[in-house]
Amino acid sequence: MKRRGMVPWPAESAAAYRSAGYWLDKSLGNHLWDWADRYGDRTALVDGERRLSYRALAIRVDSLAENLLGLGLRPGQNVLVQLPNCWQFMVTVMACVRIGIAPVLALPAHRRRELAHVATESEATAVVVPTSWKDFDYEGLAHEVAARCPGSPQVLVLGEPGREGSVALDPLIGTVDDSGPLRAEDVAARRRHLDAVDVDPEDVALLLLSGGTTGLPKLIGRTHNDYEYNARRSGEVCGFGGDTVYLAVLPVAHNFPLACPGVLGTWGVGGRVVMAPSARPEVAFPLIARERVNTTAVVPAVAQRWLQAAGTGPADLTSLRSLQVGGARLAPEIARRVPAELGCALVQVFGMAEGLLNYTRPDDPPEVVATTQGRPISPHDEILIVDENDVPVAQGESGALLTRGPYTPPGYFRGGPHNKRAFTPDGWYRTGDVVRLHPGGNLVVAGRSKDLINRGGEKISAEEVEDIAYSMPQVVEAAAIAVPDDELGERICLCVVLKENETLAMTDVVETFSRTSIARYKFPEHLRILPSLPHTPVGKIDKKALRAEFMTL
Ligand code: OOB
Repeated sequence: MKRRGMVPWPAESAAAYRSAGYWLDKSLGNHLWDWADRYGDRTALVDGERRLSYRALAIRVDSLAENLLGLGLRPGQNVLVQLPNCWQFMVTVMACVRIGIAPVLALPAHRRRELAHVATESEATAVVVPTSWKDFDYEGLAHEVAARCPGSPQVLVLGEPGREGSVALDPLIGTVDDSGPLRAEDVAARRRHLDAVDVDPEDVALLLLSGGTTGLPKLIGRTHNDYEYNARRSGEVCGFGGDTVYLAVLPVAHNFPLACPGVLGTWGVGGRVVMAPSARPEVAFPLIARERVNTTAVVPAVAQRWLQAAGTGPADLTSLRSLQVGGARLAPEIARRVPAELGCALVQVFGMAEGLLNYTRPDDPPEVVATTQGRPISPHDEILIVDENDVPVAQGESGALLTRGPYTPPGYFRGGPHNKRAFTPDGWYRTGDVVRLHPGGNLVVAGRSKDLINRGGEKISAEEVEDIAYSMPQVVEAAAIAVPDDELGERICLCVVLKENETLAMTDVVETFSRTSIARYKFPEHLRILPSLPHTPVGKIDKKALRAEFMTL
């Protein structure tokens, strides 16, 4: 059975993906046990001093899955998960998918506005958060969000519950590991019980959040079949194997570290995943040295910080073989420095939570790796580069990228009318990226047509920022634009026209955004007050003209 609101692939496509061996018709929970059977005692996951073998991981996942059922959660439901990078994140996600519950993967940076929206849209029946983290009261916010949700979701917390009604997560996961008191027969019995839960591999396994170009994030329903292929094929392209030691430094709620090839791509081949609580060099470098990490994935802003830090301090990065960089434009000058200064190969990754993944390949010439964003992973990935009338451009010309394929769902989950804008009637996803084909067959990202700001890899919908700006009584007209930034690539500049005799200071803007309770990375960092905004002939705000004006901020 599939969830209401998911858009399935056409039957002919699904049949082709099956017969090509991409879709294996097995749930992600069953894959996890396959990996546990195959790699048993090998270390699957490292978080600080804690190390979990494949078998211990699967046992803990089953323990939590059984207890989630015990709390009354049911297959077919969705659960909001907002956790930092830690071993419990992965156990929670896998326990949900094991019993056909789709975790909705919120970022730790998200606040009330995003959480309330996705919890409502997904009809979440539980919310999983840390009690507090980085001085923020996640438990308090979760209760606030739960109280506003129609279904009154339960609140599960990592840490000592501080509020009435919170359920502690750790006891549900249990302290059982390989050497623990659990008997093999009990493990096997529980495994059989959970194997009997009917999970459709064609149904949504998990819900990723889109960076989004509209006011609020969209839900991307990734199926068991498509997501396992996404991770497995990425791993093949990137040469992942049993000796892969992968450091998860970006927030694992992001598709990139989760499955491109990321955590899931590493597990499928018996490698080891190390969780990093932060991408800061002071945190990540000692972990790389201690665990002999050989592969990791970062956004360009992090790559730049690492290059700077590696050049100035003592850092043992000798184990590092491959640094994957994606999520935002990587300047060729920075790209060329990676092999020289970090002593590892660079892999450029141009991907999206909606599906399509492109990687540069190990046999691409160094200049191609430095100047292109790779090519698709699947022979069945379809690519069209089109003009404004959806007509394909001449070979080598820039145009809008459309795509469909075995791991790009043909619609957002409960996407409603938005699906009509974001997808063509034949199911092509409009990526909003402007690309051209490099002579060797790789894609070059030349720009974008979607109205968002890419701040160090985090996507911010201009509309979302503008909606909040319009809530300020002084504002007559507002436009959020990206301005170039050396550190993060882009930052948000809010351009406003004010009512007569009104004033507006940055502190007022920050106050309004704080009160709205949205992720901090969506706060404007530049403010420009203008007598008027430029308009296009059809009366829309001319953002191109605005951007040109502020290129040199
Ligand atoms: C990744 O996923 P999202 O969903 O956060 O963002 C997707 C968008 C793309 O449409 C493109 O606009 C931009 O991020 N992007 C890049 C890029 N990689 C992504 N722009 C220029 N160069 C690149 N290399 O960002 C994502 C998902 C999976 C793997 C890697 C990145």
